[in-house]
Amino acid sequence: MSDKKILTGIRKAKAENRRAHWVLLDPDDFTIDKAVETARVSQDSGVGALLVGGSLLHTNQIDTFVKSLREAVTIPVILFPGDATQLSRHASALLYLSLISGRNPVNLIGEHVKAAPIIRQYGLEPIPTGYMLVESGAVTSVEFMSGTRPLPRSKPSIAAAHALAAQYLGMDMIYLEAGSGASLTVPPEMIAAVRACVDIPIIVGGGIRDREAAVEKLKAGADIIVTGNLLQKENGLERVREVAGSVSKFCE
Ligand code: 1GP
Repeated sequence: MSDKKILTGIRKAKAENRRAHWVLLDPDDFTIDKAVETARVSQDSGVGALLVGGSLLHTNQIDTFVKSLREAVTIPVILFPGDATQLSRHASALLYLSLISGRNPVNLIGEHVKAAPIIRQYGLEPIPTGYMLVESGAVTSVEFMSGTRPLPRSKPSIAAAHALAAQYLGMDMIYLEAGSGASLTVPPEMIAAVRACVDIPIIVGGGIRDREAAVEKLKAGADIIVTGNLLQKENGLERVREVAGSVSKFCE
């Protein structure tokens, strides 16, 4: 069994009230050279970790992709897999995501069973994470690909009950996900309701495009915010720098 190095680091940061900005790199959106450059700039800007994955990958280069990132930066490179095919022995850890907002057994346990022997063989650190999809204005890739319904955005208490169940089931983190490219981000009231009932770290992602949105999520109780699409926007790296800067500032 691998040690829990990455999770220990995340817990330590939480205990010291240090929040983080993580950047998601979808291998379909980057050449390896571009990803490496982006990873280096992200690290220099104060980004705490890189996530690698996507709801549907067209590339079969995930292993080379992850290896190149690991060689380029010292921050953790964490898998954020859409399914059991998105694994690499070169990753620092993986979010072992259970899509607990849905009722599709494939995303609750099926992919996990397929992935488990490979995780063991690779010696990867799995971080059990309760992944909750939140309604965000339009159908997102995760919603479509998983065939599940997101949580209603106006019902924070439903989200809180799911998060509490995840914590009781022994999961180590909660991920509140509006979906990549979401028009509406996870509502702060929902983050606050989840924060009020769980102690484990909370990650929030989907549709975060500026420092205001990032700070709003942190104020509501997020420990980690994730941006992905921002990199694809005009001046993407500049905007990532801005968000990372606002997260560091928030912690001062
Ligand atoms: C990771 O899906 C998010 O949780 C990333 O969302 O691409 O909208 O930043 P964006």
